[in-house]
Amino acid sequence: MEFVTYEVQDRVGIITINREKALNALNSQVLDELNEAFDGVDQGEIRCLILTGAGEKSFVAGADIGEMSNLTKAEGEAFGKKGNDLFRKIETFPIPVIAAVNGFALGGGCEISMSCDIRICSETAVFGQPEVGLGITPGFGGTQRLARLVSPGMAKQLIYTARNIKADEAYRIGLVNQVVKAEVNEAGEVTVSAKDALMAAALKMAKGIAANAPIAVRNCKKAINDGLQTDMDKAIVIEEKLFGDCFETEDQKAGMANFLEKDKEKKLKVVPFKNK
Ligand code: DAK
Repeated sequence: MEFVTYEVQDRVGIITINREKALNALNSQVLDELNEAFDGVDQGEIRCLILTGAGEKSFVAGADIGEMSNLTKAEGEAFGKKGNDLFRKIETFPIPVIAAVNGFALGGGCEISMSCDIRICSETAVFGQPEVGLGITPGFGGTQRLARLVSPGMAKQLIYTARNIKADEAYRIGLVNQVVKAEVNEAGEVTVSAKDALMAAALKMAKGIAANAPIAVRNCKKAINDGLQTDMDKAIVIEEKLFGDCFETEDQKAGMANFLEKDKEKKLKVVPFKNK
């Protein structure tokens, strides 16, 4: 693949959008390659994914404006569908996906981060939905996911004004879970760049998730996602079924047996969990 790389560290898969010259903007080829990368993830082996952008400056600076500028209505629809299908694939991917946002996350960049389960960002990150300034609406789910993630009023304000926000404001409104700073020594010199610190924090979080029972983690993702689409009476039934589904798994048996044996050391040895 030309614009997407994939590497594995322990049981964590790292997907990197690598089109740095265009600030990792999403053209059709990047969307196709991302789709291929997600399809290629070994879901038996990998417990958590990280999605990030190459370089220090940008996560994803949006959909590719050059490619979009001359689209016909039909081509615009096809491009929109390609993006929406991919973003939905990420959102419903059985394994948790952490967006490690290393700079600009504008338009489609903010939207792809919102299709991930968790967003953590560097202190240099900038989020925004600038589409109305370009004469379009957010088209990769921005109107829907931003309103659900923050609040309808805040989402409307950000989308109608097309105002970009920095990492601290994104954290304050609940768009990101964590902001990671560069490490600086006493002389004020940067010893660990914001990007490296971000990736270290993302990996730490991902490995923490990967150390837990994979069936339980996947079922939690499904319960939260599916439950949010429906009313509480139905949502509770969704949870019940996914809770029940964990029983008779080796993870559940080993996890509970270790607790009952009150053996702290052994309790830690539940990992690696085995599938059913
Ligand atoms: N597309 C294409 N190229 C881009 C780009 C983008 N979104 N963003 C940056 N680049 C390119 C620049 O053209 C430049 O290329 P060269 O001139 O070097 O060849 C290179 O990246 C470096 O950018 P700058 O020179 O502009 O760098 P600066 O540091 O000065 O500025 C910036 C950084 C991020 C503030 C600026 O590049 C910028 O404003 N970029 C555009 C951000 C933006 O408006 N993004 C939202 C795009 S709209 C749809 C579904 C979804 C969408 C559309 C349709 N359908 C359902 C059909 C999504 C829409 C969007 O995402």
